[in-house]
Amino acid sequence: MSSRRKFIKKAALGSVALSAFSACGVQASNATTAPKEAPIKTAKKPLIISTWNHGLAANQATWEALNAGKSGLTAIEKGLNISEADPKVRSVGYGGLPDREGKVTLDACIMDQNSDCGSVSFLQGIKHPISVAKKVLEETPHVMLSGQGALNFALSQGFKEENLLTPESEKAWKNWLEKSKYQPVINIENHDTISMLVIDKDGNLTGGCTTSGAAWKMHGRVGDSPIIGSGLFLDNEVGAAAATGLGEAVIRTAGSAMVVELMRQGLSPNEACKTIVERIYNKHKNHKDMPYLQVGFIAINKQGEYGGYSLRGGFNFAVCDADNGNRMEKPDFKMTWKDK
Ligand code: SD4
Repeated sequence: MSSRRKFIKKAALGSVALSAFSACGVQASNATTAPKEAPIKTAKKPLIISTWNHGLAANQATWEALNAGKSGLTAIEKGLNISEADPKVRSVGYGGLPDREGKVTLDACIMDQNSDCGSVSFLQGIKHPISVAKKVLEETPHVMLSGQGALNFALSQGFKEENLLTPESEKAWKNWLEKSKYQPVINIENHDTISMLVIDKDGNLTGGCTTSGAAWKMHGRVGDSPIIGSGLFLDNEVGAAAATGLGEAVIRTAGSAMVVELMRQGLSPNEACKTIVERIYNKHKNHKDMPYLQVGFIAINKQGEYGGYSLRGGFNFAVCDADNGNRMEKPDFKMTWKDK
């Protein structure tokens, strides 16, 4: 049987009846390692998946918003606002690690079932870039606003300008300045962007992504996270995908758009994420000199199947659905951080 036909068969078997919308409490925070051939996982809709541990709190807020009848866009905004406001999350919003000039610069984007999207990049002084990205979608004829223009737009929409550099992040920056060496620590300094994908009870997809980007980046650097097709992409007929990790590597391969296209061709979310990670690995012949090269993808297809895959171990994502609650899952990966 062709893989596409197998896919269609699995999809038919996997489709689930909609059921009562119950609470999505945190059930387990201990991630387990996926077996080598990760099985296709299907969850009852609605389903939310978000990158990294702080995805749990974000998922919870998104779940509550969906439960209260909010749209996918508003539910994603509510969830991502939690990570943006949390100073302990050092790769997103308030408290995010700054660039090499000590400036916190933020990237975010959001996309809905109609392929409407909004994005901001290189935004400074606004705690909730995902909310500004949503306003770009709703209030402008454009998709992306950047830098001072994005800030001016945010202020015109009533957002408040504030200092986002917390004493802890300022201290970390000053420590970094002593050596000023650009060698991101894998899975720590550089890889805590929150990307969230939602499939609602009617099977409609929404996605969002928000980050302070790579710590100690050059001033003005923009990563994959605000770029529709790189850090995030969805096609409501097929599925949704999002990325975390080294943005330059994701941009080079149009990562999230490719994951969605592979799902269109019949690959499962796991297989599609894995294929793109392999491609990124193969495109970076110098990966031995890049011990910080890490990328991770998450994906959902229209049937509610979900999955992820990363280049190196250490990546995890939070999954929330009515049957199994809100929990962490660890996807399969290509290599450990020690592998060359
Ligand atoms: C970037 N992809 O700016 C982002 C970084 C990231 O967790 O994922 N951080 O390259």
